[in-house]
Amino acid sequence: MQEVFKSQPSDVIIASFMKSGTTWLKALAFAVLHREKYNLSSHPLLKLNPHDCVPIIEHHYATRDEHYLESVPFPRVLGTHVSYSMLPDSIKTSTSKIVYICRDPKDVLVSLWHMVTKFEWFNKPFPFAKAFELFCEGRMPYGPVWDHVLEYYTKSIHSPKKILILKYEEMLKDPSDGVVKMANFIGCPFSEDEMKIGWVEKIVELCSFNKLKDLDVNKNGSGAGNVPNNYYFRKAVVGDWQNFMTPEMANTLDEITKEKFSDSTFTY
Ligand code: PAP
Repeated sequence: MQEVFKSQPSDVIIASFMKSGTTWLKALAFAVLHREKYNLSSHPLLKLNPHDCVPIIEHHYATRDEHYLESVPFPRVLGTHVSYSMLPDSIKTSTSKIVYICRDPKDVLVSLWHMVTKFEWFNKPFPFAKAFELFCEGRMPYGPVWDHVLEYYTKSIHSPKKILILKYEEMLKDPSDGVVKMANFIGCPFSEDEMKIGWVEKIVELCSFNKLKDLDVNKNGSGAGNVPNNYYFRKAVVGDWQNFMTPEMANTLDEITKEKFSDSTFTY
């Protein structure tokens, strides 16, 4: 992927650490970018999981069907969990845009632990305390969450036209604001007329947790790697960590986060 993936200038790359709001951002970006193409009542997002509308680049290299990425309609919206430093140069140097979403590491861990323990192949006991220990040590797919966020964040400071950073918590508080920001950033701002007819709110509604999680495709379907689509939809709230972590655990994680971000203007 690093060596051969060819990013197109019009690509929009949805980047994130796992369980940070990727599914939601993919749906929103796809709906925003292709809003002139699709009718809301027969929208692809009503029939397909967001990960099937916005393919994960590395997954298609892992399964050796990377040519699929060339068949995605332009302008392409593509997803990745790969860290900034490991991205293909063609993404870094092309005029394509990167929209990155991040989330409180405590909620990332809780969400990740729930997903991982659902897999049938993961048939050994995996207590939350063990997951916590590994997470704190940065031992997980795609590496430590803090480095992941910091790389994209630091790059966004130097190249604000290349990378937009969104926070899951802020998106939940005001999704319309996030959608408008993203549309401006990826070069397809909403016109006054579109604002007047409520396009932003319609997209927010189409991609909302309650709407997507109840669709047949997301209740009963499965997608890339045979992952059941319902694994991507759990609670979608801020602060669920409080139900799984002791105050000591939360304090430990917060301290690591504070220390990791101490040389940066990024905060959580
Ligand atoms: P991924 O890395 O496997 O793609 P990702 O989509 O990044 O997962 O994160 C899943 C989280 O987003 C879940 O959080 P939770 O476990 O704390 O509940 C999921 O519920 C939440 N989520 C999925 N879709 C939406 C949505 N439309 N709006 C808000 N949150 C969502």
